[in-house]
Amino acid sequence: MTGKDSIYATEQQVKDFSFDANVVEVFPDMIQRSVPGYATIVSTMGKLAGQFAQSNSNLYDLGCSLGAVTLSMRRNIAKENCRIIAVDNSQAMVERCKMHLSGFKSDVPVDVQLGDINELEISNASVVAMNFTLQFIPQEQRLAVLQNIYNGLKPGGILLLSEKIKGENDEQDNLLIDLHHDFKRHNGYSELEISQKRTAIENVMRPDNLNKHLTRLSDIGFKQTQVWYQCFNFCSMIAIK
Ligand code: GEK
Repeated sequence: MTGKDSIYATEQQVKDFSFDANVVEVFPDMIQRSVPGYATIVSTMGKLAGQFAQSNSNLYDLGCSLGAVTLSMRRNIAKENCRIIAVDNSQAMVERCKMHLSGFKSDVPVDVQLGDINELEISNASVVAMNFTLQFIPQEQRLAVLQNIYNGLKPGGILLLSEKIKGENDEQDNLLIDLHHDFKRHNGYSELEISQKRTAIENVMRPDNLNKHLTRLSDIGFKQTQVWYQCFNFCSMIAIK
């Protein structure tokens, strides 16, 4: 059982955010109440994965956390001989993810791995999903991570990339941040929680703007990139090789 996120409810010396055992305990509640449209994004990524999965190929869920996208993809795969590789570099997440997945039955094998996306070999991939993970990779390493994904994708393969984004200028950015904070208030987070979480996350998660994402994907060689979802500063893209 997982509980309600109250990690920043009391005043504290705020440390940099990490995906530790305390976060794992409340993660489903935290992400639902913090990311607008999370459930829609996860279920649509599953549908897109089902549409683009190729027989005899690998599907990757990078930064899998508790395996929400893995489960959604697995429900939608109808092609033969597919395998899902779910990777996260948090030991606590990987342990809980394995436990969680073992509660669901499927013919599609899933390999949950503890590992760093920066060092991962990606091969024979028809689908690579990164649902709010690239934003945690240092900005100077993102191009190499995406290039590695592109190289491991089969022709016609896709990258499903969801990210928190920055506005194109300060005015736009402040507007999106205000709207997001309103969303969190509406979901029961207090001013203290919102402000302490912001402090905790600002050194570990640095969003790029949408233009940067789209240009980088096209420079890498993706034939077609499209935003299929955006609400405030949260967006989800599909890039086709
Ligand atoms: C979901 N996709 O529920 N290598 C591997 N994993 C990493 C790395 C890295 N270098 N950096 C961060 N992570 C999930 C949500 S959460 C997003 C993804 C959020 C992992 C990290 O441990 C965490 O589990 C995940 O990426 C990001 O659909 O909490 O905002």
